[in-house]
Amino acid sequence: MLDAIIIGAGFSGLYQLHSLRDKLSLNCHLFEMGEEIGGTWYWNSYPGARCDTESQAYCYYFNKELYNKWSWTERYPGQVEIKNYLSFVAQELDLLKSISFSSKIIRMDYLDNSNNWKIFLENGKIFLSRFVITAIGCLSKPYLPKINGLEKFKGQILHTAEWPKNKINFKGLNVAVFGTGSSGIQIIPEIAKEAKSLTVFQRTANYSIPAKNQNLSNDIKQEHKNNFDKLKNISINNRHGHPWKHSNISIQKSNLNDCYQALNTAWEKGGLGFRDTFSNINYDNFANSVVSKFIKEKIENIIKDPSKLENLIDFDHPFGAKRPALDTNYFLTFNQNNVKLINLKQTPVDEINSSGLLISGKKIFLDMIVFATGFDAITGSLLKLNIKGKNGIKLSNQWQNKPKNYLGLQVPDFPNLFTITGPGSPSVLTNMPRAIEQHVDWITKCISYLLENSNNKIEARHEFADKWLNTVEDEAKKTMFLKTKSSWYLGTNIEGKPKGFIPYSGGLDKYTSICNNVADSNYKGFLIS
Ligand code: N01
Repeated sequence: MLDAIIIGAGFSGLYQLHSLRDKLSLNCHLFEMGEEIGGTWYWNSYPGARCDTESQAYCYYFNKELYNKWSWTERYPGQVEIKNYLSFVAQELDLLKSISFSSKIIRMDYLDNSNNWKIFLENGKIFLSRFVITAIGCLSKPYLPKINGLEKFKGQILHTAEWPKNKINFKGLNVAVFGTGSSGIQIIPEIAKEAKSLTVFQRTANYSIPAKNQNLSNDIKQEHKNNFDKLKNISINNRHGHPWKHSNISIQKSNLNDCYQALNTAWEKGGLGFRDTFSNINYDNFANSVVSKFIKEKIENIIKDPSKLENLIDFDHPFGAKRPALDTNYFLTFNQNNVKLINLKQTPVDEINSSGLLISGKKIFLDMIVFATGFDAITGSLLKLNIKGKNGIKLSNQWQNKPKNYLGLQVPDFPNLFTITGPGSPSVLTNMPRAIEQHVDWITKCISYLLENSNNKIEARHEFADKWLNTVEDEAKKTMFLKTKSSWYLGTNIEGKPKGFIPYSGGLDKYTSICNNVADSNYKGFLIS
C-alpha cells in the first residue's frame, strides 16, 4: 500500500515524485509507460524535434543549485538534450529508485469503502494507493487520421509522436508528410535535406515565426545563471510563463509605421516573444490583422513559386488562434526542387494504395508516409487510463459533454486524484515547466494540509467545477482562440470529442493567484473529510 502513485516520468512526474517523497516523506512510486525518462521528449524523437521555449526557461526553477549545475548548449533545447537534462535531474535527486519503466497503467478504480485507488498495470501487477497524481502530459495520445486505403500501403508509416528509436534514413526515398502544425514544420526541413522527393500534404496553412536558434556562448550561459532570480520572478508573472515582460503598447491605426518596425525587430530576433511585441495581438481583430499581413509579406519575400506561395499563405484563421509554430527554414524549404506542396482543401486524397496515393486521379509513388497529425490533446491522455471514480462513475461518462473539473486540478467524483496540467488549467498556453511547477507546488501543499489536519480525502465540488468551466469559456471569449473553426485547443480535430476551448486562457499569473486564494481559504470549492 502506497501513499501516492505518480504516473509519468516527464517534467511533471519527476518534480511531483521529488516533492512528495523528499519534502513530505511519503511512500511514493512513479510508473512510466516508456522505457526511459523524458515523457513527451521520449516519444517525440523525430528529426528536428526541439522545444520552442528558450532553454534558460525550459527547465526547473524550484532548485537554484540544480539550475546552476546544468548548462544548455543552444538557444532552444533539442529533444536529446532535454531528455539528458531530465536524466541529470533524476540522478541528482536520486529519483530512479522510485520509478518503474515499461509500466503502462491500463485501469484505475477508486474504492469507495477504503478510500484508496486500485491501479492496474498492463503487466498484470496491481497497486493500492491513497493519492494518485497524473503527470501524463497534455499531448500524449497521438492522432492518426483515417484515410481510405492506408492499411494497404506497403511502405513505412510513421507518426512524429511515436517515432522509432532507430535512425530513420530518408536518403533516396519518396516521402509524404501529412500535417503542418509545430511537428510538421520542424520535421519537413529535415526530411527535405535527404529525401529524393518530399510531398507535403497541407490541410490548413500555418503561421510560423523564425526561431533563430544558435549556440549559446559561455558568457550567455553565465548571464542566465547570474540572472536566475530575475528570470524566475519575471516568468512566474508572465501570462505565458516566459522570461520576458509583455509590451503594454497596443497596435493602433495611428502608429502603423512604428508597429511594422517593432514587428520587424521582433521577427529578426526570432522566438515566441514575437507574439508579445504588442499587447493587443491576441485580443483585437485590427491588431491581429496587422500582424497577419506582416507575416504574409515575410513569406511572400521567401517563396519563389507563385502556386506554392498562394497555398502557404491561404490562412483561414487569425494569427495565434491556432498554436503558432517556430521554424528553422520551413518556408525556405519549399524553394527546393525536391519539395512539392499539395493543398488538401483543393485536392483531397482519393485513396492510399500499396505504392502511394491517388489525388484527383493522379498517382503519387511513395516509400514512406509521415503523419505529423497531432494529438487527442489534454483529455485524451487522461481518458486512456480508464478511470472509474466514486460509485463506479467512469471518467469517460463524466466528460461526455465537457471535461468538467475544478481548476484543471481535480474532477468531482474522483477523490484524491490530482491531474497536473489537466483541462481547464493554463498548461499548453504556457511554458510548460512553469505551469507544472505551479501545479506540483499546489498539490504538494494541499496533500500536506490534509495530512497535518488528519484528513484522508479531498474532492472537487460539482458546483465549483461547473463555475470553473464557465470561467474558462469566458476567458477564451476575450481572445482570438475562438476565431478559428478548428484547432486541437477546441477538440475539433478528434471525431466525437466534445467541442469547446479546453485550457484556461486568462494567464498563468492570474491563474496562480486564483489557486493561491483557494488554498488560503482552506480549499474552498473542495470537500475535505
Ligand atoms: O499537431 P497539430 P503537432 N489530413 O495538431 C493536420 C506542441 N509541439 O504535433 O490544421 C491532413 O498542431 C492538421 O491540419 P488542420 C505544440 O503545442 C511543440 O504539430 O487541423 N492533415 C495540422 O496541420 C503544438 O501545437 C513543439 O487542418 C491533417 C497537423 O495535422 C502541439 O504540440 C513541437 C489531418 C496537426 O497539427 C501539437 O503539434 C511539436 C488529416 N486527416 C509540437 N488531420 C515545440 O515546442 C490533421 N491534420 C517546438
